[in-house]
Amino acid sequence: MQNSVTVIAPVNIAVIKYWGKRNESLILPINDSLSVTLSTADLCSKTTISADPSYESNQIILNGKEENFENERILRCFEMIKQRALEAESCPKELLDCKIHVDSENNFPTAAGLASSASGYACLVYGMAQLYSLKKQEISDIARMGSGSACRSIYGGFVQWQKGVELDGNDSMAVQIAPASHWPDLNVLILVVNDSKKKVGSTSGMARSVVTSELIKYRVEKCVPQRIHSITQAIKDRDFPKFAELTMRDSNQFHAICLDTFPPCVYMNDVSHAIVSYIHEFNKNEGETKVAYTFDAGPNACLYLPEKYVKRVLSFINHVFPNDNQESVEYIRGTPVELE
Ligand code: 2P0
Repeated sequence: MQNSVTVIAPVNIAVIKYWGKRNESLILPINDSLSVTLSTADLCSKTTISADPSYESNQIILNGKEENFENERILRCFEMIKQRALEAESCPKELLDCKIHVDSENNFPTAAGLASSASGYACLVYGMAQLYSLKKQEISDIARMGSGSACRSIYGGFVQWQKGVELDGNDSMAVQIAPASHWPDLNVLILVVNDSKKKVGSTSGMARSVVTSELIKYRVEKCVPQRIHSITQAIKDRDFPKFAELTMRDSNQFHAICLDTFPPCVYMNDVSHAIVSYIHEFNKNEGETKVAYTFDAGPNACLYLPEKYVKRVLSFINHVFPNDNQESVEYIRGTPVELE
């Protein structure tokens, strides 16, 4: 009986953003989203889970600090995984009866301020599934119950989270639309923009947008379905300029909705806006679209670009944000990755 596993799960950065739920407790989104799962070297969560008859209680340690296992989202993932393992008869009953200990850490630089819930919950659920011998195909919807974007980190490469139509959310899960090997030349540079301001968390921000934004309805009905279709085609064709334009437009629209939220959710700062202008200027001067930006619920820029332009774009970034300047930015580099 194997009673300890260690797993690694990478982050994903959406190019068509998830923003808004139709069901808060089941974490069902109002629109499909699409992301790229990124290399594990610099950006990932690592989780060790063990089960033992001697354990008296369930325990979870996150980044060295003990957290409450009774947290609603953690408990729900744990119960669902055990239930599925029972049904699948994939694991000995003695193991399912044991309490578990979880030790999880993220290796992102703390300054990066990057969302860790996607890789964190993906790692937790993937680890539990490994412990109880469940297959990967059976757990994307469970990861979704931990944190919406986590369902996309269960798969590598290019991943679509299909919102589904069922009331119980059984069809709301992620699917891989292309493996990492399909477009390995696509690189990501995450520009870490220092920011001291406290932001509204994604969960409460998107709930506020659903209730107060008028633009969000337009986005969900008129924009996202067509964008998902077009960007999937752009990925299949490895058509970078098309992929880039859709990515930038969707990031801009997502932040427009954040500003249309009342009170507004302001995630980008002056440096973020400067990056947007510089990237458009760069592409214009080059005569073609060589790099795309996208921003999540924070000021950091994620730049997607073909490998051959990385050096050129980095030297441009270093030129516009010189090291001796207070506005200098650090960066993390990644490429699409497949899960083991
Ligand atoms: C995304 N974000 O598609 C979007 C873009 C942030 C901006 O998914 O409430 O932390 O746990 O489902 O997954 C962040 O949302 O929120 C997010 P919950 P989550 O990546």
